[in-house]
Amino acid sequence: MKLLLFTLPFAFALLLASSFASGAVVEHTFNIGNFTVSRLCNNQVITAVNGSLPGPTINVEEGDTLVVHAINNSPYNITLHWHGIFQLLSAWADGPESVTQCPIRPGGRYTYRFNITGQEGEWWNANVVDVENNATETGLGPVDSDAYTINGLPGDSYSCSQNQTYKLKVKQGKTYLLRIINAALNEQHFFMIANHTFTVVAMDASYTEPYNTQVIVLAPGQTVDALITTNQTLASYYMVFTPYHSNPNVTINGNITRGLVVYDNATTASSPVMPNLPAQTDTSTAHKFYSNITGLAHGPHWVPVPRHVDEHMFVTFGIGLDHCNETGPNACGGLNFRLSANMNNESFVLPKGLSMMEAFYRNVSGVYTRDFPSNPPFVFNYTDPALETNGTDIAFAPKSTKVKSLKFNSTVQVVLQNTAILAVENHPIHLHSFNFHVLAQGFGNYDAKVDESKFNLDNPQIRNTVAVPVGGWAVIRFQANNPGMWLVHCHLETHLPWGLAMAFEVENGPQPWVLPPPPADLPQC
Ligand SMILES: *[C@@H]1O[C@H](CO)[C@@H](O)[C@H](O)[C@H]1NC(C)=O
Ligand SMILES: *[C@@H]1O[C@H](CO)[C@@H](O)[C@H](O)[C@H]1NC(C)=O
Ligand SMILES: *[C@@H]1O[C@H](CO)[C@@H](O)[C@H](O)[C@H]1NC(C)=O
Ligand SMILES: *[C@@H]1O[C@H](CO)[C@@H](O)[C@H](O)[C@H]1NC(C)=O
Ligand SMILES: *[C@@H]1O[C@H](CO)[C@@H](O)[C@H](O)[C@H]1NC(C)=O
Ligand SMILES: *[C@@H]1O[C@H](CO)[C@@H](O)[C@H](O)[C@H]1NC(C)=O
Ligand SMILES: *[C@@H]1O[C@H](CO)[C@@H](O)[C@H](O)[C@H]1NC(C)=O
Ligand SMILES: *[C@@H]1O[C@H](CO)[C@@H](O)[C@H](O)[C@H]1NC(C)=O
Ligand SMILES: *[C@@H]1O[C@H](CO)[C@@H](O)[C@H](O)[C@H]1NC(C)=O
Ligand SMILES: *[C@@H]1O[C@H](CO)[C@@H](O)[C@H](O)[C@H]1NC(C)=O
Ligand SMILES: *[C@@H]1O[C@H](CO)[C@@H](O)[C@H](O)[C@H]1NC(C)=O
Ligand SMILES: *[C@@H]1O[C@H](CO)[C@@H](O)[C@H](O)[C@H]1NC(C)=O
Ligand SMILES: [Cu+2]
Repeated sequence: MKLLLFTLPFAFALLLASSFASGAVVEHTFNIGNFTVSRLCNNQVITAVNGSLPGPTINVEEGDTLVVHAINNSPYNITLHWHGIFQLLSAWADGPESVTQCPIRPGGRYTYRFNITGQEGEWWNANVVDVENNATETGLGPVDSDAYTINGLPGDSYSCSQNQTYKLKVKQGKTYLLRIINAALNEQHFFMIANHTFTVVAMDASYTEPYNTQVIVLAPGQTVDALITTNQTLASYYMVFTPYHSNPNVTINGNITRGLVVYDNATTASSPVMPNLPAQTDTSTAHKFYSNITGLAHGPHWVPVPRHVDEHMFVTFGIGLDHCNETGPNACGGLNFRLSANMNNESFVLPKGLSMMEAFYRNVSGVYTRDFPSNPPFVFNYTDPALETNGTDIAFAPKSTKVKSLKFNSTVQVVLQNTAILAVENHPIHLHSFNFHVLAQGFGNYDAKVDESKFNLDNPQIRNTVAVPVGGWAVIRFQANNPGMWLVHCHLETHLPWGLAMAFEVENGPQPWVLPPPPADLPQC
């Protein structure tokens, strides 16, 4: 069986090769810097690892220690964040800027260290840093990307891209394992291969009960491992990523990207077969995929659902507004507000100076406060469609850097409730450091009396990013067994700087469950 990866610009893949512990130290150097590539009739300078797009693949085995020396030769502040199959050897390697570390400055370096326990992209005909800076200036979100890519290639539906189409060459009668990573920044995507059925075997690097489906859907940050059997006639078949657009009122780039599955000895005469794609607004297809798959109870790395809950939280989240305090010709696109976002009516801002985890470690006050509310400050009909137009009076949430403090090893249950203020949307909520069980999901307002009876406590999905149904809710549960400062945020890239985030401060436990001192080379602000 072959393991194949679909990844992105500025991401790299970790492959877990076998389940036999080898205990080796695997060492890599990442030179991060400018790299010029030709796409969509343009030459564009991008920031890449080791001058390659997609980024490098690292092969490790269970029990290995992975050491990555990151050297920042780019003109930007950089941090690296890792999803998936490893436990942190050092909590100081998690990555998010201002949360667990200050950025690696241009010319700087930092070594990330992990113990190994048991990644499509997006393209702009512009410098993505300029795109983000413009979005911050106008307060209205980034311009749409120009293309989506598969392993860095836009594919033949775009101009100048006929020979920039990803091709997967296969032999008839084999089984292939595909690891599909949604590395797009702002859109969820459906994925299909014409005339082939997927058998999903893992999501977010946790095993699932094998699940047969024609269509896969992934939010940014999520991964799916799926098998395909090449049992079709000798031909070429399109693989297609098409956006899942949970709220048509929110504009996105509606383009698709295509690659090819090419059978050995396929006749080149006939054109490749296209799959029948779902509509980009097909929430029922997306929801079926997101909610119907179960975890592989009692399989490798299975963790049973903790039955006793120590902390119950109910967290509303969604889009809001902030006052425009800037002046200048481009400030807030000429409007007197800018877009914002919040969780429980607190719009998260990253601190300046000391990172939050260093403040926690050194017991420095003034960087964050411990009063993130466990419940919304006021109760309203969260998903009332009328809030999309008349919700502006409750759309302004204060800017703050608030955390929820958790006792070591406490079990936490969080109801994640989307709000309809300005726009309902499916937001992928990512929790750093912990996998969680997804106990239930639904549309409308969560109602404990009715919805608790739907909890799957036997074989729920284990994930690190849950795409909460548009105008709906999801209930997650996890055990806070890793001391440190852990960000929770929407994985739609634009929503994080708007404030759709909070953090958990997990207190130290008994030895050895104590946050170790920061490494000597931890970047300083
Ligand atoms: C890298 O690219 C950026 C953006 O295009 C440019 O400003 C910078 O001068 C380049 N740096 C080097 C070392 O080439
Ligand atoms: C990681 O592995 C090293 C070497 O085996 C060991 O010393 C260390 O305790 C491990 N750390 C964790 C968090 O498992
Ligand atoms: C950023 O905004 C400036 C001024 O409005 C514009 O000239 C430039 O093309 C924009 N850049 C991008 C990448 O959108
Ligand atoms: C791709 O096509 C362009 C013209 O469209 C050509 O200049 C270029 O050499 C081709 N590249 C490869 C690798 O075939
Ligand atoms: C693909 O599937 C369609 C519909 O089932 C079928 O008509 C077509 O012949 C298949 N194409 C190939 C090349 O197998
Ligand atoms: C091809 O394999 C799939 C499983 O991946 C199976 O569902 C399907 O029936 C097989 N089709 C043929 C023609 O053997
Ligand atoms: C889109 O906007 C229209 C008009 O404001 C509204 O009626 C509709 O409910 C919105 N759709 C969604 C999915 O929010
Ligand atoms: C598709 O991409 C092209 C650029 O390649 C762009 O002009 C067009 O607006 C995009 N279409 C949509 C629906 O976003
Ligand atoms: C492809 O064709 C060659 C020559 O006819 C043959 O030897 C080979 O077995 C074929 N491969 C497959 C996968 O059908
Ligand atoms: C998955 O869908 C099937 C068919 O609709 C249903 O019987 C089953 O209960 C669902 N399973 C879960 C875990 O939602
Ligand atoms: C902008 O001004 C408003 C009202 O004066 C104030 O409440 C808010 O905190 C300011 N926002 C920022 C980001 O400074
Ligand atoms: C890089 O980070 C440092 C320290 O946080 C900050 O002072 C500086 O403004 C940042 N530079 C850029 C280009 O963001
Ligand atoms: Cu979001």
